[in-house]
Amino acid sequence: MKKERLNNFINLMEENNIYQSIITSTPSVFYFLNEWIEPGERLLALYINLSGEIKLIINEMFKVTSVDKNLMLTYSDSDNPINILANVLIDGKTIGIDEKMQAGFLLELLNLRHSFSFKNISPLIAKLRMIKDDEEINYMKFSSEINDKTMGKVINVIPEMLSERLLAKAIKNIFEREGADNVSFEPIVAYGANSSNPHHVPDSTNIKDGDAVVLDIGCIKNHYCSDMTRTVFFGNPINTFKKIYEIVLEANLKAIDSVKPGVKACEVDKVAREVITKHGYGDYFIHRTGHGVGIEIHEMPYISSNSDVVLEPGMIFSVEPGIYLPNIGGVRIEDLVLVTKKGCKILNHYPKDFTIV
Ligand SMILES: [Mn+2]
Repeated sequence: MKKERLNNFINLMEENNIYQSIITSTPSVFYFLNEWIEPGERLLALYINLSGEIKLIINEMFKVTSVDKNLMLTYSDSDNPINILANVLIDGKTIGIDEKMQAGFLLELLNLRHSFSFKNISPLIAKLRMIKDDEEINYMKFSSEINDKTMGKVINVIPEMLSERLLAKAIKNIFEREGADNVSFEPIVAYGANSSNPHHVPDSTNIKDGDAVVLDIGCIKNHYCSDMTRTVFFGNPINTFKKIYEIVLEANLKAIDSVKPGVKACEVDKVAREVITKHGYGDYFIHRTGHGVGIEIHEMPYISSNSDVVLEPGMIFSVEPGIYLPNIGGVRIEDLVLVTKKGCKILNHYPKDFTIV
């Protein structure tokens, strides 16, 4: 159990007049218990209240080691876990609900406890999770180290892997060999015109002369995610690619340069967007500049034009500007950065020079 994190959360509950909370998402339960529990469709609920009472409601077949036996309320497949949960709740006190709680469970609970007032606690947990402690920072660095090594090996095998799907499979194998526990998302491999879609799903498209090759990859190690994008070119790319590559690189570098405590997330987005707009490609930068990364691949803070989050030391997020030319191709360059006391530290070290493979 992570006592300090639990206490920080209890303080936030108090500030927000929430007497009791039910945390149900696996990543958030992991954040507080230091144990990864995947119950599938079954209910997993970590109950906490301001008196410091803690209960874990879980199906009996899951083996849990992070929580004392007398704090566990186990149920069998023939029990209704919502009845157990409802009995734990203290009458008349506001209940904090994790927005990831399955709607079916919540509806059942509402039927039993319709007189209660409910509040969404996910923004409070997100606020805690976006500031990484030293242990988390070390895990994040290690995950990105594996990502850097993998990227190097992937770029070397591009000419051997004909289709996007074959390269995506190779990426997963390389991650495994480099010691990753899993991928943090399905690798994005996009050749040629496909690279103008930021979320292209690898298909049977084969690589051909002149293609832009977007590689957006990340792994999970010790439950912490990495995420990096590099764009390289195959054969003889058109001059436009060289031009937009340098613009995206300038946007990536200048945005990273702007990251420091006290700056708002929207200001980092603005720096990246202004570089691309100044060169006439503003309409082709079609997504936000970045997102927080941690136990989950997308979390707070979001680096977008409408995000007022003020950057603080310990935040880790991506800086990933891009230019996407329909039917031609796209360029995206992405690094993870850690906000430090004076500025930021880049967690990815794979080079960003214009590269032809
Ligand atoms: Mn990303």
